[in-house]
Amino acid sequence: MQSLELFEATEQSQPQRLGPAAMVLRGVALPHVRELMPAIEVIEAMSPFRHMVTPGGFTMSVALTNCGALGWTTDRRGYRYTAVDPETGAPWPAMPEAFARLANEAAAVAGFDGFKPDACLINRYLPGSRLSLHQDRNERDYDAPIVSVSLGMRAVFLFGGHSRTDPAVKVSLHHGDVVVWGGADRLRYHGVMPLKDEPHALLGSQRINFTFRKAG
Ligand code: MD6
Ligand code: FE
Repeated sequence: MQSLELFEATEQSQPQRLGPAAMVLRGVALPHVRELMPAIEVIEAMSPFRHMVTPGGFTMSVALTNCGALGWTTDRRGYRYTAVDPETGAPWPAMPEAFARLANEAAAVAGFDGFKPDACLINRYLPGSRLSLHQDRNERDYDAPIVSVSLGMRAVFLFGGHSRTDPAVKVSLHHGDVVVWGGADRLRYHGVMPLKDEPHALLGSQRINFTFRKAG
Protein backbone atom coordinates (compact mmCIF):
# COMPACT_ATOMS: atom_id res chain seq x y z
CA MET A 1 0.00 0.00 0.00
CA GLN A 2 2.81 2.33 1.00
CA SER A 3 4.73 1.68 -2.21
CA LEU A 4 1.61 2.06 -4.34
CA GLU A 5 1.05 5.52 -2.90
CA LEU A 6 4.64 6.44 -3.64
CA PHE A 7 4.27 5.20 -7.18
CA GLU A 8 1.12 7.25 -7.73
CA ALA A 9 2.75 10.37 -6.34
CA THR A 10 5.63 9.91 -8.77
CA GLU A 11 3.31 9.28 -11.69
CA GLN A 12 1.51 12.56 -10.97
CA SER A 13 4.64 14.65 -11.28
CA GLN A 14 6.65 13.03 -14.08
CA PRO A 15 5.97 14.15 -17.64
CA GLN A 16 4.87 11.12 -19.60
CA ARG A 17 6.09 10.83 -23.16
CA LEU A 18 3.57 9.60 -25.72
CA GLY A 19 5.76 10.09 -28.76
CA PRO A 20 8.75 12.07 -30.07
CA ALA A 21 6.76 15.33 -29.79
CA ALA A 22 3.84 14.43 -27.51
CA MET A 23 3.73 14.41 -23.73
CA VAL A 24 1.41 14.45 -20.74
CA LEU A 25 2.24 17.07 -18.10
CA ARG A 26 0.63 15.83 -14.92
CA GLY A 27 -1.26 18.37 -12.83
CA VAL A 28 0.26 21.47 -14.40
CA ALA A 29 -3.17 23.14 -14.81
CA LEU A 30 -4.05 22.74 -11.11
CA PRO A 31 -2.80 26.22 -10.07
CA HIS A 32 -5.01 27.73 -12.81
CA VAL A 33 -8.29 25.98 -11.97
CA ARG A 34 -9.65 28.85 -9.90
CA GLU A 35 -9.26 31.17 -12.88
CA LEU A 36 -10.50 28.69 -15.46
CA MET A 37 -13.79 27.70 -13.82
CA PRO A 38 -15.48 31.13 -13.61
CA ALA A 39 -14.23 31.91 -17.13
CA ILE A 40 -16.15 28.89 -18.46
CA GLU A 41 -19.36 30.35 -16.99
CA VAL A 42 -18.77 33.66 -18.76
CA ILE A 43 -18.07 31.89 -22.06
CA GLU A 44 -21.06 29.55 -21.92
CA ALA A 45 -23.40 32.43 -21.07
CA MET A 46 -22.42 33.97 -24.44
CA SER A 47 -21.91 30.82 -26.52
CA PRO A 48 -23.69 27.87 -24.86
CA PHE A 49 -22.47 24.28 -25.02
CA ARG A 50 -24.28 22.45 -27.81
CA HIS A 51 -24.27 19.04 -29.46
CA MET A 52 -23.08 19.46 -33.04
CA VAL A 53 -23.79 17.17 -35.98
CA THR A 54 -20.96 15.53 -37.92
CA PRO A 55 -20.80 15.51 -41.73
CA GLY A 56 -21.91 11.86 -41.51
CA GLY A 57 -25.12 12.91 -39.72
CA PHE A 58 -24.27 11.78 -36.19
CA THR A 59 -24.98 14.02 -33.22
CA MET A 60 -21.89 14.24 -31.03
CA SER A 61 -22.24 12.96 -27.44
CA VAL A 62 -19.73 15.61 -26.36
CA ALA A 63 -21.17 19.13 -26.02
CA LEU A 64 -18.90 21.93 -27.18
CA THR A 65 -18.33 25.64 -27.39
CA ASN A 66 -15.32 27.84 -28.20
CA CYS A 67 -13.50 30.97 -27.22
CA GLY A 68 -10.91 32.92 -29.19
CA ALA A 69 -10.80 34.56 -32.60
CA LEU A 70 -11.69 31.25 -34.26
CA GLY A 71 -13.93 28.40 -33.13
CA TRP A 72 -14.17 24.83 -34.39
CA THR A 73 -17.57 23.74 -35.68
CA THR A 74 -19.14 20.86 -37.54
CA ASP A 75 -22.39 20.40 -39.41
CA ARG A 76 -23.64 18.36 -42.38
CA ARG A 77 -21.39 20.41 -44.68
CA GLY A 78 -18.15 19.54 -42.88
CA TYR A 79 -15.67 20.54 -40.17
CA ARG A 80 -14.23 24.06 -40.16
CA TYR A 81 -13.18 27.05 -38.12
CA THR A 82 -15.42 30.15 -38.03
CA ALA A 83 -15.05 33.62 -36.51
CA VAL A 84 -18.76 33.69 -35.67
CA ASP A 85 -20.75 31.28 -33.51
CA PRO A 86 -23.27 29.81 -35.98
CA GLU A 87 -25.81 29.46 -33.13
CA THR A 88 -25.76 33.10 -31.98
CA GLY A 89 -24.47 34.91 -35.08
CA ALA A 90 -22.00 36.76 -32.82
CA PRO A 91 -18.21 36.37 -32.62
CA TRP A 92 -17.02 33.64 -30.25
CA PRO A 93 -16.22 34.98 -26.75
CA ALA A 94 -12.69 36.33 -26.42
CA MET A 95 -10.02 33.98 -25.10
CA PRO A 96 -9.21 34.97 -21.50
CA GLU A 97 -5.60 36.02 -21.06
CA ALA A 98 -5.17 33.35 -18.36
CA PHE A 99 -6.09 30.63 -20.88
CA ALA A 100 -3.56 31.79 -23.46
CA ARG A 101 -0.85 32.06 -20.80
CA LEU A 102 -1.46 28.53 -19.51
CA ALA A 103 -1.35 27.14 -23.06
CA ASN A 104 1.81 29.07 -23.89
CA GLU A 105 3.59 27.91 -20.73
CA ALA A 106 2.60 24.26 -21.15
CA ALA A 107 3.71 24.29 -24.80
CA ALA A 108 7.10 25.72 -23.78
CA VAL A 109 7.61 22.97 -21.17
CA ALA A 110 7.04 20.44 -23.94
CA GLY A 111 9.56 22.16 -26.21
CA PHE A 112 7.29 24.40 -28.29
CA ASP A 113 8.30 27.99 -27.63
CA GLY A 114 6.16 30.96 -28.65
CA PHE A 115 2.81 29.15 -28.93
CA LYS A 116 0.06 31.75 -29.46
CA PRO A 117 -3.32 30.02 -29.72
CA ASP A 118 -6.11 31.75 -31.65
CA ALA A 119 -8.72 29.06 -30.93
CA CYS A 120 -9.83 27.24 -27.81
CA LEU A 121 -12.33 24.43 -28.25
CA ILE A 122 -14.12 23.56 -25.02
CA ASN A 123 -15.60 20.06 -24.77
CA ARG A 124 -18.01 18.99 -22.03
CA TYR A 125 -18.34 15.27 -21.32
CA LEU A 126 -21.06 13.68 -19.18
CA PRO A 127 -21.08 9.99 -18.16
CA GLY A 128 -21.20 7.94 -21.37
CA SER A 129 -19.89 10.73 -23.62
CA ARG A 130 -17.11 9.63 -25.93
CA LEU A 131 -15.04 10.90 -28.81
CA SER A 132 -14.26 8.50 -31.63
CA LEU A 133 -10.78 8.23 -33.13
CA HIS A 134 -9.95 11.26 -35.26
CA GLN A 135 -7.10 13.43 -36.50
CA ASP A 136 -6.98 17.18 -35.85
CA ARG A 137 -6.36 18.48 -39.33
CA ASN A 138 -8.62 21.51 -39.85
CA GLU A 139 -5.89 23.92 -38.76
CA ARG A 140 -4.02 25.89 -41.40
CA ASP A 141 -0.51 24.82 -40.50
CA TYR A 142 0.69 21.86 -38.52
CA ASP A 143 3.84 23.49 -37.13
CA ALA A 144 2.06 24.73 -34.01
CA PRO A 145 1.30 22.11 -31.35
CA ILE A 146 -2.06 21.44 -29.73
CA VAL A 147 -2.39 21.92 -25.99
CA SER A 148 -5.17 20.00 -24.25
CA VAL A 149 -6.24 20.68 -20.64
CA SER A 150 -8.40 18.24 -18.66
CA LEU A 151 -10.64 19.21 -15.74
CA GLY A 152 -13.08 17.17 -13.68
CA MET A 153 -13.75 13.46 -14.11
CA ARG A 154 -11.04 11.11 -15.31
CA ALA A 155 -11.04 10.09 -18.96
CA VAL A 156 -9.27 7.31 -20.79
CA PHE A 157 -7.55 8.96 -23.74
CA LEU A 158 -6.70 6.81 -26.75
CA PHE A 159 -3.52 7.71 -28.57
CA GLY A 160 -3.01 5.86 -31.83
CA GLY A 161 -0.81 6.15 -34.89
CA HIS A 162 -1.02 7.75 -38.29
CA SER A 163 -3.53 5.25 -39.59
CA ARG A 164 -6.95 4.74 -38.01
CA THR A 165 -6.30 1.04 -37.58
CA ASP A 166 -2.92 1.44 -35.82
CA PRO A 167 -2.98 0.21 -32.22
CA ALA A 168 -3.74 2.91 -29.63
CA VAL A 169 -2.28 3.29 -26.15
CA LYS A 170 -4.65 4.17 -23.30
CA VAL A 171 -3.74 7.10 -21.08
CA SER A 172 -5.74 8.15 -18.01
CA LEU A 173 -6.19 11.91 -17.95
CA HIS A 174 -7.02 13.43 -14.57
CA HIS A 175 -8.15 16.84 -13.33
CA GLY A 176 -5.32 19.29 -14.06
CA ASP A 177 -3.41 17.18 -16.59
CA VAL A 178 -2.23 18.81 -19.81
CA VAL A 179 -1.35 17.02 -23.03
CA VAL A 180 0.88 18.76 -25.57
CA TRP A 181 1.58 17.38 -29.00
CA GLY A 182 2.94 18.59 -32.26
CA GLY A 183 5.74 17.93 -34.71
CA ALA A 184 5.99 14.32 -35.81
CA ASP A 185 2.97 13.42 -33.62
CA ARG A 186 0.71 16.25 -34.80
CA LEU A 187 -1.54 14.09 -36.99
CA ARG A 188 -1.82 10.98 -34.86
CA TYR A 189 -5.27 9.50 -34.37
CA HIS A 190 -6.76 9.96 -30.92
CA GLY A 191 -10.06 9.72 -29.08
CA VAL A 192 -11.72 9.37 -25.69
CA MET A 193 -13.40 6.20 -24.33
CA PRO A 194 -16.95 6.47 -22.95
CA LEU A 195 -16.72 8.32 -19.65
CA LYS A 196 -17.41 6.40 -16.45
CA ASP A 197 -19.44 8.15 -13.78
CA GLU A 198 -16.80 8.77 -11.12
CA PRO A 199 -17.94 12.16 -9.76
CA HIS A 200 -15.21 14.71 -9.24
CA ALA A 201 -14.98 16.69 -5.97
CA LEU A 202 -15.12 20.07 -7.70
CA LEU A 203 -16.94 19.47 -11.00
CA GLY A 204 -19.26 16.57 -10.15
CA SER A 205 -20.23 14.17 -12.94
CA GLN A 206 -18.59 15.98 -15.83
CA ARG A 207 -15.29 16.44 -17.58
CA ILE A 208 -14.25 19.66 -19.27
CA ASN A 209 -11.50 19.59 -21.88
CA PHE A 210 -9.93 22.64 -23.50
CA THR A 211 -7.91 22.20 -26.66
CA PHE A 212 -5.86 25.19 -27.74
CA ARG A 213 -4.85 25.50 -31.35
CA LYS A 214 -3.29 27.86 -33.82
CA ALA A 215 -6.05 27.48 -36.37
CA GLY A 216 -5.75 30.45 -38.71
C1 MD6 B 1 -10.42 15.39 -25.19
N1 MD6 B 1 -9.14 15.89 -27.08
O1 MD6 B 1 -9.41 15.15 -24.55
C2 MD6 B 1 -10.39 15.48 -26.68
N2 MD6 B 1 -7.07 16.70 -29.81
O2 MD6 B 1 -11.51 15.55 -24.67
C3 MD6 B 1 -8.75 15.95 -28.35
O3 MD6 B 1 -9.43 15.62 -29.29
C4 MD6 B 1 -7.40 16.39 -28.58
O4 MD6 B 1 -6.78 16.17 -26.29
C5 MD6 B 1 -5.83 17.09 -30.09
C6 MD6 B 1 -4.88 17.20 -29.12
C7 MD6 B 1 -5.20 16.90 -27.84
C8 MD6 B 1 -6.47 16.47 -27.53
FE1 FE C 1 -8.59 16.02 -31.22
